[in-house]
Amino acid sequence: MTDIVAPALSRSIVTEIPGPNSRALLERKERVVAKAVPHQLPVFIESAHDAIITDVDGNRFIDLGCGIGVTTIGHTNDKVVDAVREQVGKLTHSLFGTTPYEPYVRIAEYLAAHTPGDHDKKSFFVNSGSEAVENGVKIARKYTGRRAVAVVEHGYHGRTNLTMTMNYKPMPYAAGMGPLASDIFHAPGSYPLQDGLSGAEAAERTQYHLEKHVGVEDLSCLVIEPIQGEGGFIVPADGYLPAMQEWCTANGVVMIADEVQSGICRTGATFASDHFGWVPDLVLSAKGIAGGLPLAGVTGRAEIMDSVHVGGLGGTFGGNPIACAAAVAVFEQIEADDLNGEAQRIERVMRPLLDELAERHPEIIEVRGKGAMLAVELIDPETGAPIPAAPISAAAGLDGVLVLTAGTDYNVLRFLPSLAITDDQIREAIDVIGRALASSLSAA
Ligand code: PLZ
Repeated sequence: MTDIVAPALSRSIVTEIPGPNSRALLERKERVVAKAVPHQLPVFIESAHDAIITDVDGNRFIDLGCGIGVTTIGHTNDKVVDAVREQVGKLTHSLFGTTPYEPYVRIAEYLAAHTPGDHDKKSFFVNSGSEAVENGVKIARKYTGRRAVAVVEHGYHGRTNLTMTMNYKPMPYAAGMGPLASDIFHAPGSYPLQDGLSGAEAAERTQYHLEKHVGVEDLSCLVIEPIQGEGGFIVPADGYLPAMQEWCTANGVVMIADEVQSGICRTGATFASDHFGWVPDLVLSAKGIAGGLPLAGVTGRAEIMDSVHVGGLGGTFGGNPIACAAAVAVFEQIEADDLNGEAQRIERVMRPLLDELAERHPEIIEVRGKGAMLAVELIDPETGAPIPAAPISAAAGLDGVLVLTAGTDYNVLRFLPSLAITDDQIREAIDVIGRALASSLSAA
């Protein structure tokens, strides 16, 4: 029998946006859902496959967002769906801390093998990226017996009390919702476009700040995203991360890679830390790890992870069997389907198209990122003022492409497509974005 490959579904807008069914649902939403929970594209999604999402009016969009980098392997990936179906009929919950089950151990084995470094590693699972950060910090504090936690500017780490304190921006994440957590310190990081520093110079600046402002004897951990996500896909200068790791190791500080957004083949390496030759003490994964199901992990040096007393880590749903089974299906495909190669393919196709856009529009001051984690930053070349990315994203949405924004100054368009996106879909999507960009910039 010959394999018949079904053609990828295409973008298709068949109603005004939002269509009548979405409009009715938006009205219901407004009545009963807290207004703090926004929506970017005013449509309700009914189904999705690979890189296409379909709304309740039958409109199909090319998805360059993946629910903020979650469905990296593709929406409703066949093997993930099969694994979930099989697991849901066998065991949906038992709580690993009372009666363990195999898929949890299997994911810990995969993470030990795939995270940077060949030292002995152990893992522990929770439900969300924020919880992974919380637990990474707890473990580092227990291991070091120190209180202070350092993060770098433009970082994002979550929405719990501790993690909203760790975010660079109080608005919208923490403003008015304090008191915030104590002992969190923000240091300058590496943002080559803004600071013009080499990795070594930026590292020296961070170290000086931490030594003078925090004091290393009290510093338990430094938490950094190897490529900053919400901050605008900021890629640190080469050498910055290894230099910080060396400094942390020399000073007994645990260095933690927040790979929640950049991990699991998003950037063309299984973990983005690999691009920089960084071997972190702890690695946090979430988002893409379970192909759309909620799962997050803390993986790290065995002696650090095992410094916590028995019963010191846990949670009812953490490492849920269905989410773990989905994650097994993701890890099995990493090598079998060369997912990192797919992310590299996406960069090969998309980056030149973005470079071309930048040639046409001097407002694109930088095209950056790695693999399937690319972005453009928008600055008015005459005034130096940030140009808001939201109107461009809104215009692209009306034309059938879902693209997210980011950046401390809201002036970054970020591209987080699924690895299943085809070359033609990439070209079509960037074409739509080019039109949205041209019309927004000329209207401004
Ligand atoms: N660390 C690096 O990117 C989540 C935020 C969406 P959770 N980023 C998307 C929103 O507006 O709430 C994120 C991240 C990095 C931690 C987190 C937090 O992960 O799974 O959202 O808790």
